[in-house]
Amino acid sequence: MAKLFRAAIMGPPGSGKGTISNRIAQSFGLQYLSSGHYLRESIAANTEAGVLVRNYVERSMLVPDDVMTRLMLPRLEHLIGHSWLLDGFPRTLSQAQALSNLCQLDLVISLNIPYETLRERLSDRWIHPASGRVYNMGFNPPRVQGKDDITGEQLIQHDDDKPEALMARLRHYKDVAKPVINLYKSQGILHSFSGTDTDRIWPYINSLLSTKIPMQPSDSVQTQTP
Ligand code: G5P
Ligand code: MG
Repeated sequence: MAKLFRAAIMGPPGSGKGTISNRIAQSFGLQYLSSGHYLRESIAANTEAGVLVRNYVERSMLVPDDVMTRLMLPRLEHLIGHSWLLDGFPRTLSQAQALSNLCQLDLVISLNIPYETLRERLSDRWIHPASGRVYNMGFNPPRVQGKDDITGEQLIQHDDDKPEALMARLRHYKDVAKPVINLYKSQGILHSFSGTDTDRIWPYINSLLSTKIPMQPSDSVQTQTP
């Protein structure tokens, strides 16, 4: 059996984690798990966890660690024997420690995107609230302006993508991410990528992963909207 490969992608809100994760999943056939996707899914389904996390997610605040680990770790336990990519988890040191009790990561991608770029991207961001599908009016606009591609329903913009709220979120992200980044750096598995364009960063990530994982057909991919 081919060696399993376990990776995580970290980066501030709007840094391109979801966009790059989709490309990695397509190119390398990894199972793709997005913490934001599972949170939105549980909110939409009104599960016990969904009721608990709704307030945090709507205000773009970090969901408590114990809720996050209960949401994510069982999914990973089911994927024993599979290669996977985590998007948005772990986000705190406590989450990273809980994950390390289950398995060791082979590689962590950290995205360093300038604040001004994040601000522009997020202020251009529109969301389909029911599914969590994300559009960007410049980068990946919907086919019909203001409407979701799949359902045709109205897209909305988040209050949290306003500049002041965004600045606070980014500062908070940095503080919380620092010890996680230091942990993975000390393990020698952290790879950082800087830049303003996902399309320019992607070839570097692609070539790094090509040296680590054999190409696989994309038919085993679990597609997900980040
Ligand atoms: P999420 O869902 O993990 P965020 O806020 O971390 O949400 P987000 O918004 O999903 O991150 P991203 O995935 O890093 O951003 O980036 P993306 O969606 O690919 O790209 C952002 C936008 O820019 C898109 O519109 C995209 O099309 C566009 N774009 C990408 N590349 C380019 C480019 O090169 N140029 C241009 N012009 N545009 C581009 O988490 C949601 C919430 O869940 C909770 C928190 O409340 C969080 O706020 N949560 C957790 N809480 C605690 N612990 C955890 N582990 C949690 N995980 C989630
Ligand atoms: Mg995302």
